[in-house]
Amino acid sequence: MQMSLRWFGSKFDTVTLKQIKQIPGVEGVITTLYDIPAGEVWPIEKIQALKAEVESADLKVLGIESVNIHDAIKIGSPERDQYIANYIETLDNLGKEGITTVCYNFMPVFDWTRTDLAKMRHDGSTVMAYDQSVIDNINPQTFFDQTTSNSKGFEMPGWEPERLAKVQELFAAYAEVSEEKLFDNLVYFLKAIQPVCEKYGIKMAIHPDDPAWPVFNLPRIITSKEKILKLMKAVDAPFNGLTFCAGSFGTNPKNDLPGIIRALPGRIHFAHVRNLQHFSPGVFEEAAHLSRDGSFDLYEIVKALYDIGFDGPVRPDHGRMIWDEVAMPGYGLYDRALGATYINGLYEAIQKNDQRK
Ligand code: DNO
Repeated sequence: MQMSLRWFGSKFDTVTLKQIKQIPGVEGVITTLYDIPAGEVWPIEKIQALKAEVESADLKVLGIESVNIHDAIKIGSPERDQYIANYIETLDNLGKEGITTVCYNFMPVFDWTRTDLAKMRHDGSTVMAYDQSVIDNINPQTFFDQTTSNSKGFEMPGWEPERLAKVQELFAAYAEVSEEKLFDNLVYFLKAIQPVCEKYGIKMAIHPDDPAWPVFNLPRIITSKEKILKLMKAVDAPFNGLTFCAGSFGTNPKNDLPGIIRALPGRIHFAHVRNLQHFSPGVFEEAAHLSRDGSFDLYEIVKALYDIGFDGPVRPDHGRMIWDEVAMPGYGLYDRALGATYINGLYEAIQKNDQRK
């Protein structure tokens, strides 16, 4: 397991590489070229500059989150082959630079969705929260406008203004896309990128849908153990893997998180480890990483990763906003540093316990 922190680049992140370097056990960052719109080729010079910047802080680029997928690919419209060709060129450039873990998602229109970006918690921190009844009573355009105006001026991952300015058009374009069609379009995409991935040993790590059910009636296809296994079988090659995200699968309390991990040896390429607190079906808020602060057993999650021999990058996920920090919702320094330290502690205990048997 390689401990990492997500970093959006010096132009966009309030957290510096110097700060990240000082979190014990963090070997590198999971980063991106945040200002390149989905669908465009990532120029190799920009990848090289990003890598040089990270390495000059004595950290590694442990993976990319995300190389986003253009909607034409998800919809399966006639321009998709051009966008897939662009994606392949980006992967080729990443592969040449030795960057071989790529996280992406296949969620239509909205990426991860929360109905409150700063809900006050019992401990005085603020967290992101979700209440399905809010979604049921708002139209998508208003929801998008509200979310972006509540994000304290930060552009949030997956909520690119230029793409979502046209929410209505996007919804119209997805009107004919059923769950089956979306799945087939994903398989088509994966088969097309398979050669470049295999050439460089690139591991594609799909991020589950968050929350793990349809939002605004848009189809969602990576929501449970059965669904991810279906995808693993449809393109049955090691490059086709998962970003195990506890917070996303865990939005549905019926998902057995350690069980999902144990079902996927060799196919988990990246892990997001965090905790949520459930209140009632469709109503939850994010919690501190500590097991007893929320509804998940983080020990069992880290133990399952250890037991399947997971050796890829892991990162703490959305943190609470604490100690008066001002940062992108979910992505401040302090609570994620506490999360990394906690996960490292769990891992050390599990490993030593195992070695002493
Ligand atoms: C939210 C993130 C997601 C994730 C993408 C992966 O904070 O977990 O935006 O990065 O879905 O492509």
